[in-house]
Parts: sequence; structure tokens; C-alpha cells
Amino acid sequence: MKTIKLTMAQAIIKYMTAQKVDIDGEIKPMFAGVWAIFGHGNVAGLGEALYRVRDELPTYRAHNEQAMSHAAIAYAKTMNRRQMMACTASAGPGSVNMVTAAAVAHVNRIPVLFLPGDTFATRMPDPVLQQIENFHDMTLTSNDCFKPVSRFFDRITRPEQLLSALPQAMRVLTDPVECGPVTLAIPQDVQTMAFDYPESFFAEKIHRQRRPGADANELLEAITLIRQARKPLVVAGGGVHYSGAVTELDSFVSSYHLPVGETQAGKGALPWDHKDNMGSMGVTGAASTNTLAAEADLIIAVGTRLGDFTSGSRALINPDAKLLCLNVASFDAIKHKGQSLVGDAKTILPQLQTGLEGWQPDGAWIEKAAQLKAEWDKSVDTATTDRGTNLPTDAECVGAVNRAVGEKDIVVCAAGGLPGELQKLWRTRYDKGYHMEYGYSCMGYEIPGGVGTKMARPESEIFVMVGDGSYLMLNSELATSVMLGLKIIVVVLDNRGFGCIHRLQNACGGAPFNNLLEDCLSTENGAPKTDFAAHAAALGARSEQVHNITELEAALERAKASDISYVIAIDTDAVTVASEGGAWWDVAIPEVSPRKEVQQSRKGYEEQKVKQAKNF
Ligand SMILES: Cc1ncc(C[n+]2csc(CCOP(=O)(O)OP(=O)(O)O)c2C)c(N)n1
Ligand SMILES: [Mg+2]
Repeated sequence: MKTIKLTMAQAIIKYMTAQKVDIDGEIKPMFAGVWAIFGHGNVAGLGEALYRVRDELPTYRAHNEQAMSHAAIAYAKTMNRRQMMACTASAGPGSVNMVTAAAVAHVNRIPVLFLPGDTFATRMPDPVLQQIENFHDMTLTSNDCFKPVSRFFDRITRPEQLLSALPQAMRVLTDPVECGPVTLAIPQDVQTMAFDYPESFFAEKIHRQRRPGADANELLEAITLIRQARKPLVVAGGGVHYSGAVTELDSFVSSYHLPVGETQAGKGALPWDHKDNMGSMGVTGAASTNTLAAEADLIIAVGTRLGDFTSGSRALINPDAKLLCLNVASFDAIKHKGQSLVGDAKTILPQLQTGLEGWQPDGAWIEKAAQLKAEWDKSVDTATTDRGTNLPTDAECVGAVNRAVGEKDIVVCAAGGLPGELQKLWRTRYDKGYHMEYGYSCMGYEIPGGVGTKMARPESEIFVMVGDGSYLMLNSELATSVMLGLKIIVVVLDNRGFGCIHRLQNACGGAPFNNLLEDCLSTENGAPKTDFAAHAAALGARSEQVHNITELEAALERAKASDISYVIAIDTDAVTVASEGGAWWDVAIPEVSPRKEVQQSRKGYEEQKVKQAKNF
């Protein structure tokens, strides 16, 4: 057997470069690059290995470990999970900074390879700098925090362990069901230890997307169930994108005039003006889709986790409706007493289409859907039209940005009030045109998410829409975007605080407290007004402050013409949101409180809980 002597770190990197993916017949590297912030836990070992392959597998330097991992997530999400990136950080704080991002990847089922440096396996110099020193369990290090937020975890304490660990890691990263973050904790001493690895271990491996077909009985039962339906509604989730099934979905729903509601992750599955696209569904959904959901006799859920924002905390959907769940993961397919149809959407949707020949939903249902869609389109026009004030709403800003985007451009967002307005109001033209991280809704995803999206789609203009809160939480990768020439356009909506949580607090009967800056502890001078344009300029971006929608529209044109990242700040209304559409969201209200508003809110809450209980 031919062997090759490599350190553990060199072997990981060599193995990574041997992994390829087949995308529509084209063979591409599985790993597009490695995000790295070095420290003593990874600079000598992994750093040396990365340097050697820097032309083939580029290493990107970031400013914050959480943020760079967001970029990796956004990259893999835009690539429909087929191509991905790795993230490495030093032992201790650098690595723990990636744990939040691992959770983002875990919730959203996005593949990222995390390579956190770890403390010495030999323990010879213990305690090393940044070692947490657990008193009761010597095997624990801070990297154990990755365990609940990794789909696969291993700590490589001997170099030869890679022979079993790496194939398993690749299996999870490429498996449509298990897909998610993989963590290989790499102790700094073991990174540098050499082993005679078999050369065959590093043979090129081409990963093809596994497309599990349906079980014959489940398929038959699904067809029978649909045939009995008269008022069906299809819900399109992120799985439609990851399966690459947008064409098959279009063909299926078009054949039978099936109205479709989109989730946050599913948005873009159909173009907004597709006649069967009723708009978004759920808490921040369109009135059209939500009305249909409340009356439907069958929900056909395709590739969705059925999160509370989609189901209206389970109070939105007609309690008498049947639920059919087409999902590659049985974990999701049995949710909410659904009838499961486990398998790949791209494979199974055409089978459903063929199996249903001759069937049609009620004509009145199809007509109703068409009418609701026409009404909803008008509501969107109204909400997004410039009212000409100097304190526009988020919805008006969404309208302005939406009008500025080209056919293949992408809007990126994650947390705050904007995801709701975007889900309701954004008109998506192409399937990857809407990039929302709303599984974890992690503040601070937006800017690095924009950077990762740009890496995946260099030909697209990336429009990041972000609140002042999220911007201030994690903006440092704006500097990275300038450094790497990854141009993004960032529109900062400054409503001087956590607007959406302020509104939620108010809806829960709470006093204005600790959300908008004016309601927070401060000196008598109040909170400073952040000059976002000056801040962005300090990071190397071009920037400007605008004062109304007309100015925003003109600035967006300048931003598009810019060759480097461009930040536009605009002051916005913290209170007004689009009143159209929407549904109840279960946020627990105190059972007892001396505050009248809380008592009142609790009453309304209990009524909704009764509705919710009918769906169990
Ligand atoms: C990391 C993280 N911390 C806290 C939250 C809870 N949270 C959700 S939105 C929000 C406020 C966001 O403020 P901003 O970005 O200004 O958007 P706005 O609500 O004003 O539209 C907070 C605190 C979160 N989603 N993520
Ligand atoms: Mg805000």
C-alpha cells in the first residue's frame, strides 16, 4: 500500500480538496474556500496546511468568527447546499464565537464544515491560554458547546482517526436529510502530528445529490388523499429550492391550478406573478394565502419544517384540513399529524402530477384564489407606494429596493421588522432572488450573509436590507467585502432601536422599555444618533445618508453603479408596519400582572390558544 506522510491538518485539507460535486453534469470542488481567523489554536497546524493549497483552496480572512460563518452559510444556501465552505478559528473564544453560527446552520439545515482549534490532547502544557478548565470533567473543552448545534461532531485526538471521521463528515454534509453543520474539533498538538495515510484515502470523490424516491404505498396514499380534496393549498418551503424542484413544482401546480403559499425559506419557488403564487403564508403572510389556509381542506406541504411563522403558531390552518407532507426528512414529514410522503421533491412531484390525471380542485376554489391574488397584489402596491414623508415605513423602503433590483439580483435579510415586510411584500422574480435567514432569525447575519451570497453569485447585485440594531451588532465584514472586492449594497433602516420588539412588547401589553433607544437607560443626553454613513465610510465602503424614498431611489442607482460596497442609511418609522395580511403568533403573555394592558392582552391570547388547541 502506498502511503503519504502528512500531519493531521495537512490530511484534512488534502482530503477536502479531493471532494467534488456533480452539479448538472459539471464537476466542481465541494469546498469553495475556508474562512479563517488564526490564533495559537490553529495558526501553526492548520494555517501551515492551508498555505500550501492556497491557490486551489483559498483562505479568506474575516474580522469576526460568527460573521465569517454566516458568510459560509449564505454561500452554501445560495448554492442550494451543493457547494460549501469551511470555517476555522482558534481554541477558546474564537471557536465559541462560531457556535451561534453553527446553530444558524443547524436550524436551516445548511452544510458548513467547522474546524475549531482545541486544547492539547496530550494535556502536557495544561492549562493553556484560553482553556476553560472544567473542574468535573477533563474531557470537556469549550468546543463541546458545538455538540447540540452540530449534525455530526468529532474530536480528532489521533491523526489516524481521520480515516473514519472524514468520510462520515462528508456523508453528513452531502446527505439531503442530515445536511447541516459538521464540527471536527482539532486539538492544536494533534493538528501537527504526522501519520502515514494510505494514498487511496485522498482519491477524488464525486458526490452526487441523492434523490430518494417515494415508498409505493405512501405515494398511492398521497394520490388518494389529493383526489379526495376539493380545496387544496400547496405550501412551498426551502426544500423545493434544495431539491432543485422549482420547475417540477411549477409544472405540478400549473397542471391542476393549485394555489401556492410560500414560506420564508421557500419564497422564490415561483415568480411572484405566477398565476398560482398566492403570496407568502403565515404570521407575516399574504391575506390571500392565509384566507385560503383557513378554508382549505388539504394542505400539501412541500419541503417545509412547518415552523410557527408558517402555520400561524398552528392556529391559522383550518383545523379540519388534512395535511400531506412531502419531505425528504421523515422528521418533518410526520409533523402536525401529517400524512407522510417521504422523499425527494424533484423526483416525486412529477409522480404526483401523473398520478392525479383527470382530477381538478373545485372551480369555485380556483376562482376564489385568483380573486384573492388580484386583491393582494393591490394591497402590496398600496403598502409599498411612497407616501412622500421624511420618515418612511419599512414597507416603502422595501418597495423602493424592489423597484431597483434587476432580474437576477438578490435581497438578503434575517432579523428585525424587515423579514416580515419582505416576506409579505417582496416581489421575487427569480428563484434565488430572495435570501432570508429566518430559521434562527439571527441578528447580524445580514451583512456577512450578503458577502457569502455575493461569493456564490458574483454576477448578481446583492441588496442587504438591515435594521440599525442588526447593523450595530455585526457589521465588521463590510470591511471584508471591500477588501475582497465582494460588492454588496446595504440599506440601513434606522428607526433608532429594536422596532419590531418594541411593537411586540406593546402588543403583549408591556410598557415601552429597553427596545427603542429613547426607552433605554442613558445619560440625560440620550443615546447618540449613529452616523451609519460615516461608519460605513470608515470601514472603506462608499456611503450616503438619504432622507426620503425619492432620495433612496436615486441613491440606489448610484449604489448599483459603484464598484465597491455601498451603504445607504435612511431614517424610518419605528411604529408603522403593513397592516395588510398577517396572522397570530404565539408569544406567551403573563398569566398575572398588575398592568391592565397585560391583562387585556392575556385575554386575547387565551382565545387564540383555544383556536390553536383545535389543531392538535
Ligand atoms: C442575535 C439576536 N439577538 C436578539 C434577537 C431578538 N431580536 C429580534 S429582532 C430584534 C431587533 C432588531 O432591531 P433592528 O435590526 O433595528 O430591526 P427593527 O426591529 O428595528 O426593524 C431583536 C433584539 C435576535 N433575533 N437575534
Ligand atoms: Mg431598528
